[in-house]
Amino acid sequence: MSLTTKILLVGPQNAGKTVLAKYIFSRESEDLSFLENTIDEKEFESFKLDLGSEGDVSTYPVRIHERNIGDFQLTSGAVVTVNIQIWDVSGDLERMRDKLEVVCNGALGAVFVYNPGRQGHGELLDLWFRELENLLPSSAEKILYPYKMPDQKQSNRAVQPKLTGRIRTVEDCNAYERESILRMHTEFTQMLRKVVDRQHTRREKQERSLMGANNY
Ligand SMILES: Nc1nc2c(ncn2[C@@H]2O[C@H](COP(=O)(O)OP(=O)(O)OP(=O)(O)O)[C@@H](O)[C@H]2O)c(=O)[nH]1
Ligand SMILES: [Mg+2]
Repeated sequence: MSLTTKILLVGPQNAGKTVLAKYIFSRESEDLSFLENTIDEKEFESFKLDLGSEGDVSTYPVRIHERNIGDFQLTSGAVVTVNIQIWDVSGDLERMRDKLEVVCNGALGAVFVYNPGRQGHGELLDLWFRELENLLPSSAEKILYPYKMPDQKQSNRAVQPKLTGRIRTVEDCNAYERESILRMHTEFTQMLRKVVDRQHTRREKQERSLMGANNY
């Protein structure tokens, strides 16, 4: 069976979505395996440099990453082919508002990213959440990454989003720590597994009922 799975990456501008999409979420875990090897400082240093340099241009309206996994194993043990689409969405809510219905159409998961150290991000994240709540299917899987960049000081005017506690939150998302990068990736993959599991069950049911109808 072959499935196409659409996941959104959303949240305020300058949160780091484009960097996360490019370097972490659109990768296979093997691509990041050098992070587990603490001796490989050189490779990690160049990875960190890349993280800092990508994303200077604001995204508009979306950038789509596609990744094909030929043998995605589900919790049931079944193996399927998955075409994962990661939609890296502009954080400019005003300009995106009239496009969100189209963007959300068919999305089965959403990764919310904000930057807890940046002023205004708490409120903006809540706005994004509220906006998407009605557009995404209620079964859509949601996860939150409070993402910290290395040179960032905590702003004392930063406001905690109300959303905190309402969706699964991945703590300590820090771009310059190996363990943190691996955790971000692992959590993303777990979310993906849940989404694909559900999608697979639904598809099987549809196929069964279709076959039942044909036999009739
Ligand atoms: N040093 C460093 N800089 C980062 C990291 N992640 C993002 N940045 C920088 O932060 C800025 C914003 O990152 P983006 O990924 O473009 O942010 P975005 O959420 O996609 O923003 P929009 O496209 O405007 O919605 C860019 O200048 C990045 O280079 C990181 O891990 N390390
Ligand atoms: Mg971007």
